Amino acid sequence: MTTTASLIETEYRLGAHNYKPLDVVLSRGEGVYVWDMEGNRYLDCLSAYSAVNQGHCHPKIFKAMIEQAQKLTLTSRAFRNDQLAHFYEEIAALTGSHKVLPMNSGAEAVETAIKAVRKWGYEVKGVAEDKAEIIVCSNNFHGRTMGIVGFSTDPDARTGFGPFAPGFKVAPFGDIDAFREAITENTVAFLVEPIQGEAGVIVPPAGYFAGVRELCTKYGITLILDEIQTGLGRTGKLLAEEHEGIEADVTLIGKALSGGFYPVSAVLSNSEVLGVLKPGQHGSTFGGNPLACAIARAALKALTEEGMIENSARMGERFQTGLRDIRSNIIKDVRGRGLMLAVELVPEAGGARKYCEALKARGILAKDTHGDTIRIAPPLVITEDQVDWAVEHFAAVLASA
Ligand code: IF1
Repeated sequence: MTTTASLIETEYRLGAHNYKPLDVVLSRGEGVYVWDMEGNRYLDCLSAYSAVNQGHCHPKIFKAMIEQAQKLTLTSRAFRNDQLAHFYEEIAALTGSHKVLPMNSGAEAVETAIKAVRKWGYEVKGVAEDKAEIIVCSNNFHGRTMGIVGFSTDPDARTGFGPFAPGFKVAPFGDIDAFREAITENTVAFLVEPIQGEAGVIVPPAGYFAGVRELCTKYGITLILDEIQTGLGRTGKLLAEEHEGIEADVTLIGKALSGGFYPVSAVLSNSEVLGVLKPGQHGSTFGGNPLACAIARAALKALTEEGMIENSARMGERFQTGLRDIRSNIIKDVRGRGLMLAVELVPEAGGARKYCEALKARGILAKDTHGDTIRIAPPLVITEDQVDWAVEHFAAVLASA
């Protein structure tokens, strides 16, 4: 018989152990809720790492997916399909971008941007061959591919996986002087998250990104914002850059671009940067396929037409205020923007994992990160009542500690 325990055992026996998930086996989702095999309901406070911003199994995205799947799913880019141009038009209009390059996973979008920006550095900026440098931040998270883990500063992400590609320089996040000092004549780009996610939802100091933008413009450096997690409404704006009053030269989106139905990512740029790529120099079998485009179009439509971005701002504020009002001697910090939130516990609390287990027992799924931090990122369709209910349970779990 298939039971929760038997599935967990099989996973453990046959699967690589590159994850240590909570022992909850989910079989259904709708809106902000997911259900396990026993029929227990949970409020999802992770949203598949912000990929299901629109809520689980959003009916309109589902409909678009089914309708497209019945017609045409994949052509490869050797031929054209009737969805790609519409996707380009809609995403460009929404974000004010001039060029779009569709890929699948977030990491692929990051790798694509690195390739494009190096080539831009040689052909447009005039950097000497193979000398291009990209500045990244300490505690960055941009994905799991070889190129990306090579410039990670997290020992778990990189140790044992070398040798790595050269051409990256690390500067502390949020430190404008350190960024300025890292710049050389060979700097082609600065790759950075608007709010560091995996690092523990680290919001940069006010003015940091305005300063970054100024230096990038002054020295001809392409500012690449990785909005794969922060983008598409998560922080209460379409893009997190809007909080900083700046515009990136290259913006990376993924995750919620499909509402969780399918891996879809994209590189958005001013025309200069992506303009350097010529036929044969980059691509992907699945990137830009009609199924992905149809899903992404419906996912963007749901996000904007159903008021999810505004709701993220309002509910995020309510959630954050509720968390701040919890009286507890183990809460060190509450932070975030919109519905990208985190509660950091004091070291004496003994790690965030056991509190996530306690929340699970009360019907809330949240994820610990970096030992002491609980990350909270529900779907953007969450209601006032659901926020208040969640805050009550966070209070009960954290106060009873
Ligand atoms: C995992 C974190 C979230 C990302 C940013 C690119 C990617 C990600 C800013 C790559 C991916 C994920 C992947 C997931 C854990 C997760 C994560 F905890 F690591 F930080 F979301 F909070 N840029 N983030 O956050 O996108 O290739 O995965 O599509 O299990 O590794 P991808």
